[in-house]
Amino acid sequence: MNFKEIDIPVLLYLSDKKYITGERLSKYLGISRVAVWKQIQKLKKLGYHIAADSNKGYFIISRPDILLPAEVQSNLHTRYIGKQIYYYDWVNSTNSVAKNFIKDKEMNLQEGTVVIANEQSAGRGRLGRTWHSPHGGVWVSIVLFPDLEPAYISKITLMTAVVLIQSLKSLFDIPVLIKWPNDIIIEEKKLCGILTEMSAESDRINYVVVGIGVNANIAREQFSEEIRSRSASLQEKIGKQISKTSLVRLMLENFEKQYDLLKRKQFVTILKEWKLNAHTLGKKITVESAGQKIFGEAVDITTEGALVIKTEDGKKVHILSGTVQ
Ligand code: BT5
Repeated sequence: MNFKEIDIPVLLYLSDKKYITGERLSKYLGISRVAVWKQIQKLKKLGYHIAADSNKGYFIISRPDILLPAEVQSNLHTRYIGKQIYYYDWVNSTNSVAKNFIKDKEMNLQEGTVVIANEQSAGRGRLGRTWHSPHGGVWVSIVLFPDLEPAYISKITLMTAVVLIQSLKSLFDIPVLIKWPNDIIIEEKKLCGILTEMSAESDRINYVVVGIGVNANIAREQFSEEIRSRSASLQEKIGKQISKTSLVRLMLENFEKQYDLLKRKQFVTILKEWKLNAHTLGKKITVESAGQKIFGEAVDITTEGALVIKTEDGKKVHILSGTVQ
């Protein structure tokens, strides 16, 4: 696999308020003082400002906004989502990494494991499409082992859209909406995408990987020309860099709450919230699904998670997966 993991255990013991000696750190971590010093240098390279005193030791003056597990997990109020986080500087795709981890039985991956990357070299959208994933974005995958039927897959995508809306709205005052089934848009431009992948038998799911992409601290020029006019970023909309750490923490907390509801078969509650934030409903749209184009008014989402289109001849067509053009 082509990725570079960043794991800096010393971060768990460094404080923003008081010094800790190199000797203590080496004792806590069971490593030499030189190894501690090397980790401190690594943190400095990542953008941490660290005070170092030969007698008193080290403390953190300021932190960069990168999604290191220790940062996301401090004050994370979840029971199982995000308890294990793998963070990489760059990977091909966090979804692909998560799927490889699941297949590696020795890793014994637990439900709620999260893979995060700073950059993706081959970020994926649906149907083989490319997801541009430059530095500054939030590229995250969540691993699930739900005891649910495969038909739940579309509900998991809709649920994730609700999670994103809840998290974005509680942190920022921005008019985000859901474009069926997996886009979060702002003023008609795409801000986030969701890629839900699953392995299943005929009647049960083996695993699900929910990939979430949020254009967080991305400047306009970082988007490729091809998508520049159709994409938006939080930094651009809010006018300053946002804290990716706070956003991811909240996303994981909201994810656990909504996923618990889903597992308790309370999708109707999630669907209500989805509809309240829907961009698609009530609009005349064209949906491409299984190579066919369907034109009509988007009138509803069923409790199965299907979009209902009323075509010009008055027929109601149910679509479980597709792309709104
Ligand atoms: C999606 O597909 O919207 C799913 C995106 C999921 C990305 C996450 S990031 C973490 C995880 N790891 C992965 O490899 N993927 C997931 P779809 O609905 O097919 O939309 C793809 C289309 O969105 C592309 O064809 C472009 O037109 C557009 N697009 C690509 N990158 C974009 C970006 N950064 N922002 C806005 N639009 C983009």
